Amino acid sequence: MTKDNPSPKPKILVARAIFPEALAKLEESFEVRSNQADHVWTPEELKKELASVAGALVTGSERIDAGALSQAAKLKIVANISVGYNNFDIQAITAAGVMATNTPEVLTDTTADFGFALLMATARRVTESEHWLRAGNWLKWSIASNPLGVDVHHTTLGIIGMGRIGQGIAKRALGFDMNVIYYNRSRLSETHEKACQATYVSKEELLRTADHVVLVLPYTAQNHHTIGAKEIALMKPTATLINIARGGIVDDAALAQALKEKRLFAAGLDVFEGEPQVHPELLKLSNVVLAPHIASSTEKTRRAMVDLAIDNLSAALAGKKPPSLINEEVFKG
Ligand code: 8YV
Repeated sequence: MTKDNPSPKPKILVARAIFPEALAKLEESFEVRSNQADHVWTPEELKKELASVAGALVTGSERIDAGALSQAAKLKIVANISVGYNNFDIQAITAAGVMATNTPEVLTDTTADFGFALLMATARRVTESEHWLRAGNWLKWSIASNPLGVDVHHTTLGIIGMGRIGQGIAKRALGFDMNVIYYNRSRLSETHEKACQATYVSKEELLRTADHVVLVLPYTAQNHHTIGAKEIALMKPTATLINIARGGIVDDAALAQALKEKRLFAAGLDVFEGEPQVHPELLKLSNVVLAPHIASSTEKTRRAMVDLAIDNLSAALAGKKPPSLINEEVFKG
């Protein structure tokens, strides 16, 4: 490297639109190919885009698998702007010698807040009531002819998936004097259980006894349709079901059928099978609150997620260990 001939900046890809300030920060150190038009690339387009870069910032919409990596000879890191990484085929990424990172911690409280918001909106029929009002149905106040909800306080909350976000929801539930039960692949330590005053139960007991069930588990092939017709049949007809985890964890068709037949009181859904498509039967129902995958969506948190993804990418391309490296075995320090 000489003053006249500095070493070229590494080429990186930003697969979706990000905040302009974040893009400007990246441009100081990298030659950036960005997609500020926010077009969702086809697998073929993504493969071509990855072919010439050393690092890539991606989101849950980009599937990174052997096909996507097949021409990516220079790629060192794929940095997900997301804590969930079911869009990553970790085995294929590791086999290609590429580091994979995600964005844990920075979105925990924001996502737990939203889980609780969705639970409250669902139990108390907030969106349905607003639609009812906007449709001109509110002609007089009355005891029971307006939408009646179910209580959240002093009820039993069942949390399936007790990672950081699940524990955050459990802690919020304490303020509502809820009895918190949970089911997780592995039981929490005594200290963690005490901190959120949560009792470990089997999945079946949770489904049978909870008044509100919140799903916060990662999507894996084993977790596909964790909640299907059989599981819904175990739940109380007065219960609510909240999914802030991933589409595919719930069988949306079975859920729509149960909601239609009032075998469940209501559901709150932030994620869907095949999103952004939503099962047409769900769209017809009033006892479901629908949100467009916004659990982490506050300005502060989305910026923090992008910043952490940039820190991960920058560390990897500087030969350092990224702060949230998933496949440690690829790092050669
Ligand atoms: C992301 C999420 O916004 O972090 C996650 O796992 O579900 C959201 O916070 C979404 O995945 C986009 O990448």
